[in-house]
Amino acid sequence: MGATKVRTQVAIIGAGPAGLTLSCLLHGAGIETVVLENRSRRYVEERIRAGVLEQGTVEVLEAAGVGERMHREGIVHHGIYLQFAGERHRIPLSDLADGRSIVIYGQTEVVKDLIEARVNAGLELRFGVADVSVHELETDLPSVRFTHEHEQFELECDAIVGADGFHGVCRPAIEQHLRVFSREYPFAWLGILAAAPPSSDELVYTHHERGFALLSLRSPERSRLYLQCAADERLDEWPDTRIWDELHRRVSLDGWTLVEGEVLEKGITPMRSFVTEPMQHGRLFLAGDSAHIVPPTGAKGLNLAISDVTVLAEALIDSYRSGNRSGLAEYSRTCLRRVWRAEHFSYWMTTMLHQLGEDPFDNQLQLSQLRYIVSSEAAARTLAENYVGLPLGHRAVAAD
Ligand code: RFL
Ligand code: PHB
Repeated sequence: MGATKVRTQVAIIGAGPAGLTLSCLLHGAGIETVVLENRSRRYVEERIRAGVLEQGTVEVLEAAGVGERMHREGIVHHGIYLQFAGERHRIPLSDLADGRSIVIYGQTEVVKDLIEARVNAGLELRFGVADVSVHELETDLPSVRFTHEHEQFELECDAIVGADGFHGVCRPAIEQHLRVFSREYPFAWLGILAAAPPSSDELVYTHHERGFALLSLRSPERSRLYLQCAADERLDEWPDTRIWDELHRRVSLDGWTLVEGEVLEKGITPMRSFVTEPMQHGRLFLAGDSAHIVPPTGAKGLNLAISDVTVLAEALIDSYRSGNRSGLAEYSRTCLRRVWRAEHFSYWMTTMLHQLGEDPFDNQLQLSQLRYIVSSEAAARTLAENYVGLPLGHRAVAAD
């Protein structure tokens, strides 16, 4: 039996932060979208990932109409700590970066808010689709084929957005047109969510001879903690007692205690840097993790996904309203400026804070850089303005 033909304006593959935010922004401008997700709603809503929102991301989510709970439950932070050589130093982000701040609000919560908004508006969002493939990308009528609840569909549209993450199908479909830049790191992060109040009022990034550690949080009752581990580490080698012991060893300070609690979730995240150029081919546009990956040390992945779709939404809206396609033609170039800045920052934070290997020379360079950041306002400001996120206006300036 043939596929059922359906039609929309913009087909969005992937219901992560990139795809969902784009669908929301386009809906606000009266543009019709269909969002296709291969996982279940529950899986997507429970996948624990990022926690740090840049101010620019917060503003985009507000503009998309999903800011209400984020403002109520998100926690505004004005600084972070860097810990090394047995001392903890505060970097006053807001003082150094024109008053800008970050908001602690889990990616899971952002995704729940976006899904709820879409479902409440009665807009099309299909979970559990299979066999997704993209076609006719070099024509004016591209299409997406997929199966949903045992029925085959062909979705015709004006443009397809590949917001299907690093392991999706969109990037591979155009890989012969792409150039890839990548770097793997010989370590990973072991992350836990614990039923424990945060031990520190602000995030603590720790450089330690036993490896990097990070104290983060999700709410006044939930801590999110990370440890550097080997790239090939197995989770069953890390019973909860070993995780807490290791955290204590890396982060403890005289007169300060790490609060323990029940471990609610744990996982290992590989570390990788990856960029594909360009981020578009014909009528297919890649956004978020499908186009680029950063190691999580700079807290940039989710924020980059949101800035990509902000650029893409503006370009699509412009092309529908005025027929002007120059924003779409420039999409990749506009995004890549910001992407490479975040790539560099994430690489820099990662290589400054993790144990890189046996060479003591690396360790001395790291300590020297850390001492410089906490003693020079210029160096601290460089960290601060990248961490809180360069304003979106930076795109226009940098693109000149
Ligand atoms: P996502 O979130 O991976 O969403 C892609 C969606 O596409 C679906 N999909 C498909 N759908 C249909 N058909 C197919 N064939 C499909 N193949 C895949 C997937 O199921 C999924 O739902 O990508 P998106 O939207 O680009 O968002 C990117 C962010 O998720 C990611 O960059 C961040 O989580 C990275 N990240 C962090 N970013 C930050 O900005 N700040 C942080 O503090 C931060 N911490 C982190 C992080 C990522 C981590 N992990 C686990 C990778 C901490 C960790 C531990
Ligand atoms: C998190 O809370 O999950 C988190 C915070 C900061 C990072 C990475 C992850 O750099």
